[in-house]
Amino acid sequence: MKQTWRWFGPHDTISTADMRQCGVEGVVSALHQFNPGLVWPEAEIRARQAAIETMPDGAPSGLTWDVVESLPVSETIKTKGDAYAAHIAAYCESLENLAACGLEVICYNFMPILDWTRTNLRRTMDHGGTAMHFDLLDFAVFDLHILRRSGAEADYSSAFTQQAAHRFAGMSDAACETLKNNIVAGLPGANDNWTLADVQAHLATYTEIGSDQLYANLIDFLAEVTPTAERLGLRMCCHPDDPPFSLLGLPRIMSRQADYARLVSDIDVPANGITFCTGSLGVDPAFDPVAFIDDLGHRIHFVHLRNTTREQPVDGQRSSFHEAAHLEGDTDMVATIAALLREEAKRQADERADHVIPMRPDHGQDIIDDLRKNSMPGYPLAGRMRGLAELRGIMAALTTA
Ligand code: DNO
Repeated sequence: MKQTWRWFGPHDTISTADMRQCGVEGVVSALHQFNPGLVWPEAEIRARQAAIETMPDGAPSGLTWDVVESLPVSETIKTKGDAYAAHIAAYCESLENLAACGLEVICYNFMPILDWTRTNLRRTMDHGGTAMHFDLLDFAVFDLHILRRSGAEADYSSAFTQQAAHRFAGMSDAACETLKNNIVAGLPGANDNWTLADVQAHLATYTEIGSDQLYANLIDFLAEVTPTAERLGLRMCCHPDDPPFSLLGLPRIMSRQADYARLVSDIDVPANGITFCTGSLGVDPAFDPVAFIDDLGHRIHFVHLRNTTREQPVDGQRSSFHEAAHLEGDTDMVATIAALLREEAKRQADERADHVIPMRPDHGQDIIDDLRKNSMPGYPLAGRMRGLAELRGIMAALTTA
């Protein structure tokens, strides 16, 4: 696998020189300055490529922009809102521009309103560093008492609703404000940054959209854009829901292996592929990474390796979890990487041009120097470097074994 690293652009506190020292081989990036629905101009794409290819002192970095994460799908597309046709046209134009610059792998997601969601961005761990955390009870506090979504009670058991009321009663205004911001303000790389009022307004656009309708909208979107992607030789890859269950009563449709099996068979072309994120999928206790790769590996275009540990409190099928160190959570990373390497070998035997799959160490705990810096949530230097070092060690051991 090609060892890539997410870079947020020239404003990222981590430089191309830093990436080189971490052993990074390629870069994952996006033009976050353009809101979903806007065209990414070719000149801006080339400017980002140039920034990736150059060290701070002007020397070549040896790095290339390998994966676009993400070319965001707008809420208008997800809900088939008024400007649908214009947003589809803009998406296709961005694909044309990316292809003109030589980009091939395009990640996106189809999560309604909220992209990846955590309730606490820095929970102190036993080792003294911090990890991101999703506490289902805190999420219920937000939903029931801060957002005050109508009908929210129906989404929790009555015992859980009572526990949420109790927890809310003990929370300060500052704690409520932090919780609200953690959930709505948008974590790094999220499609959108909302206010509470925005979330309320967008919720109204989903009153008629259940899982079946949202899936139909995803298929309509892909039916519009995959012909362009195919013609351009692009590999689009859908990122799973994070966490892999419904939030705010909204449908979430890309949470498990069966969802991907349906997606790749409904539009059965190589341009319609998968971002295999072990961190998102792994929160589901039924997730079997090896079975997933064995069945659907041929359509995996991009890999996020990350680990999570499920924990209490739980309510029904939904659980809390924290982001574990890469080799310490519920997902067996050695078995996962072994299966991915088998998939690469199969592709090589089949002479597939895309036999090297880009992977990135997804997220990292804040450790050592990260704790003294204002690191981006989930994207610190030392924690991710530890993750990459551990993952590349597994790859090296399995490759030479
Ligand atoms: C979080 C990421 C997400 C992801 C998008 C993909 O760290 O995995 O922001 O990039 O959901 O579209």
